[in-house]
Amino acid sequence: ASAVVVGPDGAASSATARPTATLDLLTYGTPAPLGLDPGAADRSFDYVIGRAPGFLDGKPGMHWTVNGHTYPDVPMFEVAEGDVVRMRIDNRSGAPHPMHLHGHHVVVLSRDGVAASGSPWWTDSLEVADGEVYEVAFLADNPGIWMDHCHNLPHATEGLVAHLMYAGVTTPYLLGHDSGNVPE
Ligand SMILES: [Cu+2]
Repeated sequence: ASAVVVGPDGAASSATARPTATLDLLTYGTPAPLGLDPGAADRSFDYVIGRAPGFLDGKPGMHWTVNGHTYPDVPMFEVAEGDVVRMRIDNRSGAPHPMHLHGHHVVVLSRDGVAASGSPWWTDSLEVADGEVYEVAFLADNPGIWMDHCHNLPHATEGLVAHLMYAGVTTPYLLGHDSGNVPE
């Protein structure tokens, strides 16, 4: 094994073995009220991440898909302000993805059908391994049109991007290169 120690001149270093246990936030801590009721959700969405042959920016290849669609032809998830929203993230793409919804915090409800039993696992980015299925919930309390994407940015550039939109909210901005935007 090798390691890098960063510090001022003369800093002492001591090799620290990698812990043998991995912290699992699904079971860590003590349950507490979520402040929302996922059992009475107003909307439920699937976010199935796959990979399929297709075209992205005119280039053929094996591209990420969201619910079977290739960016930018990915239907938006539509909510109304005040909705309690459940989302099932199902990764069948062959790679892990740190999934990130802008504008909201989500709480993990379950992983692979096992309910969360620790402290409420609120998160901004959720690492979803290949083959895993997470259920999360959030309160739609921040009207806008928000990216819901993989935060491994090369993956986002490759099209692993969807959007959450609120009813009645519009934008003059367009998706794609014709917009003149090059956020990546
Ligand atoms: Cu990714």
